[in-house]
Amino acid sequence: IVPARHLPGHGMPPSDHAAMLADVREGLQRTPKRLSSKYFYDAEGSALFEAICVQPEYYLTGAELAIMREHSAAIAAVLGPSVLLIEYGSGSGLKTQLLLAQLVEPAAYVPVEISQAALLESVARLGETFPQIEMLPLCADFTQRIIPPRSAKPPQRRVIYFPGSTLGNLEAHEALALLSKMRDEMGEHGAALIGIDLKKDSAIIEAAYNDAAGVTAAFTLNMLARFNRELGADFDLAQFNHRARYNCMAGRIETHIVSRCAQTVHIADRLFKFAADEAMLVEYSCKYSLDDFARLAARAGLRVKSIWMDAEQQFSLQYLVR
Ligand code: AVI
Repeated sequence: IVPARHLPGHGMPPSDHAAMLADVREGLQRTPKRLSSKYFYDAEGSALFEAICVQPEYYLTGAELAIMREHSAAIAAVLGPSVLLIEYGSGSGLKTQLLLAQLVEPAAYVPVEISQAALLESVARLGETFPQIEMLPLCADFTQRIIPPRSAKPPQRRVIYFPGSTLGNLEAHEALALLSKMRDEMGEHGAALIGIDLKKDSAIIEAAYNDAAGVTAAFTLNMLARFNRELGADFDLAQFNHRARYNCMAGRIETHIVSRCAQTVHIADRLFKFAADEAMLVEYSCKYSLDDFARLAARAGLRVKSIWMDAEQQFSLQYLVR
């Protein structure tokens, strides 16, 4: 079991200008250059991500929603009554609603989200739909230790809900550390419910990260636009490309930002040189087989007790216990 201190450096809020500047500089000094995918999600990036979720090629959201539409009653039955539902990330809309609608007298709902605006907005929305459920929003980084607030109704167990295949954006050792942290936080009789994208024909996966409308490309390059806006950098977006390829051996989409020419970029008082075709890693999206994921969970001291999948078996919702 990996201690939580080995989780990646998500400790500072991405809005922290000085920390972001230091982090970006450090990433651009590396060979090969590397930037954290957490910088995708400013207001613009979050809106672009919402747009990705409705692109026809991006099957993940539709498949996970289909699972919730088909199985949320069965899932709620397995979770049992008086659950304290802790969601990593702010209630991501419809999936959370489908689950909350089926839960049997839940003790409370605790969304954990680093962006206060996103957190308050989701709780206001969910609070209207579910006035009978106590909402206990927690503005925090879910990769750090979470201490859930006390609910008015005593919970029978804690269930950590982590939908959307976000675990796939972590490298194996980071995913292991997060699962181990979940194990600690769920308590002895707790559980986790995690959305995991499955391995499949690589053409289907690659298409999902290279949609024809170019929304994913805009999402990727928005990271550079964000650095221009927030750090006063001078990235010329027309001189960079989005590239997402499936690495079969590693079982993951690897997204790079590729420099179209030899060029120099200024960030604050520093210069960074890019060679023509130089690729900068910005995101992994890991895909798992059912066996891969069961093995990873076991290394974190967790057991896969149930799995729900969509009809085409593209996506899975995994129910884990200690
Ligand atoms: C948030 N996460 C699960 C998305 C994914 O599929 O890896 C982010 C994303 N990146 C490009 N398209 C979507």
